Amino acid sequence: LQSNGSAVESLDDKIPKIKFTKLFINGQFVDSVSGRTFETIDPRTEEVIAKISEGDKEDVDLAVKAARQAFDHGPWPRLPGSQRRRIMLKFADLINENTEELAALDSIDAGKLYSMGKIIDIPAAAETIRYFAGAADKIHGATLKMSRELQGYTLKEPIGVVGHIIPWNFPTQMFVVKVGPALAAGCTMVVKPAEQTPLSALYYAHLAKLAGIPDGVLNVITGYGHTAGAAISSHMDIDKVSFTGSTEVGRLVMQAAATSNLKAVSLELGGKSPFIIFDDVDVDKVADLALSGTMYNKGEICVAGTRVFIQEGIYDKFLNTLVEKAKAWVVGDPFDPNVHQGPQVDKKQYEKILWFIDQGKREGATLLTGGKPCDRKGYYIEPTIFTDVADDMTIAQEEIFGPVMSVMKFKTVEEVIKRANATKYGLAAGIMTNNLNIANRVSRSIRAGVIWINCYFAFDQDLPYGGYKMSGFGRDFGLECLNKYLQVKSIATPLYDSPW
Ligand code: TXE
Repeated sequence: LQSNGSAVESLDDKIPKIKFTKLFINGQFVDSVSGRTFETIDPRTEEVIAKISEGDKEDVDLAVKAARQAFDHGPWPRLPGSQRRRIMLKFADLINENTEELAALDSIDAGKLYSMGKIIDIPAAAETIRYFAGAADKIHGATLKMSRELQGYTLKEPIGVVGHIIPWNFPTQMFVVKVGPALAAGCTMVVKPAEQTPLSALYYAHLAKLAGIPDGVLNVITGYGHTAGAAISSHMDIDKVSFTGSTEVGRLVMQAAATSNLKAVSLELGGKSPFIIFDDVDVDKVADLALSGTMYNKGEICVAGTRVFIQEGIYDKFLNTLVEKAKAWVVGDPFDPNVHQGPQVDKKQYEKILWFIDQGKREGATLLTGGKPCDRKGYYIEPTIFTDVADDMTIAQEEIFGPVMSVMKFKTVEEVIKRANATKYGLAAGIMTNNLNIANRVSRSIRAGVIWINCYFAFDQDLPYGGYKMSGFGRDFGLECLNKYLQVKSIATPLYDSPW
């Protein structure tokens, strides 16, 4: 492990000036009603980046009022899909034009790798908007055969005002994958970014306005979960809430929806995904995949493959290769292009991960490498690998959301299916084998929403993404997710002049 602290100063010119710090309501940047602000912190330095307006229930009310007005009386839901598409394509172009600044905002706010943001995340965000823009004029109902003398058909209509509550681990992806399909469907919305990472969401709101998205269609309320977030999930005039975050808060969101206006709910929650490696693989190649399957985005990714099951025939060889690679995995400033892993998002997450590492030791797992903070300022933690992990240990059951891998040995296909499924979560799984029969069998036996065979983190705009079991329900990405923002209206009329 190298902790790279050197090249930072020379990279400081990449750090953008913060232009947007206020709530975005009805097309304007405004202070919160209370006038309060909160600090957003740079996890690289532990210093304040900016003070951001702290939205609360009253601000959510104002944003919902604007969104309601825009939905009930504004042009957006009534525009031909082709015109929504045109405006969304402009929005996507503006994202591309501002790639570097957006990537830098997510790096200072969330500790994300700048090079990845610039080359992958931000361009992919523009593509997500384009993907859904392309769907805006292809939203169709069906003509029904009907069993009686009726003409029947369905319309797919926008669901109404949507509340999007999003997390901090992928501030950009989460923003566009919620907002894109909802815009295409003709909905209006209120977005609440995570309090840890408000900066890019406000910037996207500015770009949306520049692109011509009408006032009131897209509102952004920055603020805390228990206040602004809770005001969204319990609001009487929001028709749907789309949430990504912890399973614990997902439960609260669903409760609030049930006890308010029974708004529709979709939840994308935590995971504890298995990464299963059979004897027949190329050890060197798959060790790279397994390592990044846990450590990518410093482990702050809900589909991280943190339970690594290795078949006994290659166990020792694989482990040695894995540890070698972990030692060469560079932790450091996310603006440094040689770095693989930046700091954890905030102090709370950093302390939570260190607690889990201690818990792993207390429960008797063997610490193979890493296991402590890096010797530098900022929320940096060494890539950590445990072996001798029993299936019921805390580190094998709970989502750590950090660079911590649990390695387990297995013998047979039946055994690994059973053990891989022995978790409350069901988000993703990786299966590494050249044996087609095994790949087919295991992929159909794992109860998870996304299965990657001989790859990991193979995301695509077209691939629906979401959970089984306590990882939630509803899908992001793929055309599938448009349905979250649509509802079906059935229309019937007599075929002949019959006495109805
Ligand atoms: O999540 P929260 P936290 C997991 C991960 C992480 C843990 C805790 O294991 O360590 O959750 O992270 C808003 N009503 N994931 O505490 O609180 C909050 O403001 C309405 C997995 O940051 O769930 C933020 O916008 N909203 C996950 C969003 O919910 C509320 C990504 C998520 O924050 C609220 C993030 C409330 N009462 C964390 N309380 C994934 N699936 O990718 C908070 N929020």
